[in-house]
Amino acid sequence: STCYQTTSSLCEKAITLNGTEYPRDCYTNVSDRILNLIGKNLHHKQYHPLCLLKQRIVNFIYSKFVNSRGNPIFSVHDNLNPVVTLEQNFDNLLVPHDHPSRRLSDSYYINSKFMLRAHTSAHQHDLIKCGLDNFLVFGDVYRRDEIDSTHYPVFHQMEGVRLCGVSEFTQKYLTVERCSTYWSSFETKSLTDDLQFEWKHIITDESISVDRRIFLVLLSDFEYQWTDTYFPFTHPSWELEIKHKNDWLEVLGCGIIEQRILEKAGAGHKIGWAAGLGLERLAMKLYDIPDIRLFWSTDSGFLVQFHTDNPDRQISFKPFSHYPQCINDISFWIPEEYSSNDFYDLVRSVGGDIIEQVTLVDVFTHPRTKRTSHCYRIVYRHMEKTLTQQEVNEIHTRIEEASRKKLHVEIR
Ligand code: FA5
Ligand code: MG
Repeated sequence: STCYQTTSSLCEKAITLNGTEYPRDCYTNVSDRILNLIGKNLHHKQYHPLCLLKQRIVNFIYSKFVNSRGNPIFSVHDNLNPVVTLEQNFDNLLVPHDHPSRRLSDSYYINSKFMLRAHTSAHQHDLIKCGLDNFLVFGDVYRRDEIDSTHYPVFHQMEGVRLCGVSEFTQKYLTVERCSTYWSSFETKSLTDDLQFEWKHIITDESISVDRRIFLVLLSDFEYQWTDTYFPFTHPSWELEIKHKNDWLEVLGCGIIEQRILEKAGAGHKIGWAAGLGLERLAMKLYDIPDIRLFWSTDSGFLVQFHTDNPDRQISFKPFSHYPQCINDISFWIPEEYSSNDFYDLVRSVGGDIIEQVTLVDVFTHPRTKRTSHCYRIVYRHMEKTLTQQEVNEIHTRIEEASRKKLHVEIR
């Protein structure tokens, strides 16, 4: 991948997080704005909607999955360091070297060895290696992504992993003869494609359908659909979408864990599924929260509405104000090395949470010079007051200046 941010970043001092110093290098692309959001831990804040949702899910899983003595079998991990190695975030999960999520334009790198986790799956390998079979991980995750009401560069996920011994599984679902074929081929790792296919089919139909249903319970009676998808770490894989404002909103990805991942973590004799749930998206639906930026609001008008000791309480958020939007366009010629995510990140860095949405509205390539220009529409709206056109213009000008300086674009 390309190295940008060369000279300037090397002069700056190292990044210190939780008392650890990380030297900058040509991979470093975290902005101060993102670094300042680390440690906010919204999912730990009492009476925050994400904390309520976490408690609701944990209570549900604790009651649903118990051992013969009636004790919960899932362990919950909500305090793991969001700074992870590239091995944790990618390699341990078989993410190929050319996968888009590894690009500097898609993930936040501290340097060439460490990054801010882009998903809670980054902890799968370590926890499985510890010998855990059933666990949940809650945490903040970081991504360079689009800007609109359902995307934010920092959001929260819950990872669910459930493993079970192959023999235990086969006893439950297969006849004795089929069982011994599977078991012996499994032991010698000689699972043919055919067998593997059938094997996965059985897991899919029998056990996953049971386990997948747990998410539907959480979703009450929303309209939903499962779609087939691809992840490097599961096969087969699915996404769960729920109906939201007349559109499908993706809330979760899941699937059967690739056997090689379990082998690498010393659990090759087990099989299992994993799932990753977007907490904000589910909370938006459950509590009628119209915009993902609201989760970061410290306005009591927002927080007071979630002040309850009963995480199962039905809460329907009432917008405390409707302030008008201000819309400004920006057009520029892009240099050869350019990614829209760099621009989105810069807009958020300069404008902060008054940026409601940024959309690429026009792409034009000059027939003679072959230069390309992008036009973006930036929607400004403050959550707590009316913005004046002058305030917006000032920020818009700062965005233009920063784009020129940092992204080397030429404003039209
Ligand atoms: C993953 O992150 C996988 N690790 C999920 C997974 C885990 C699959 C285990 C299989 C096994 P994905 O990139 O689709 O997948 O993100 C999962 C969920 O996070 C999405 O469904 C969505 O609810 C939420 N999400 C993704 N990007 C954003 C964003 N920018 N803002 C808010 N929520 C987001
Ligand atoms: Mg997805």
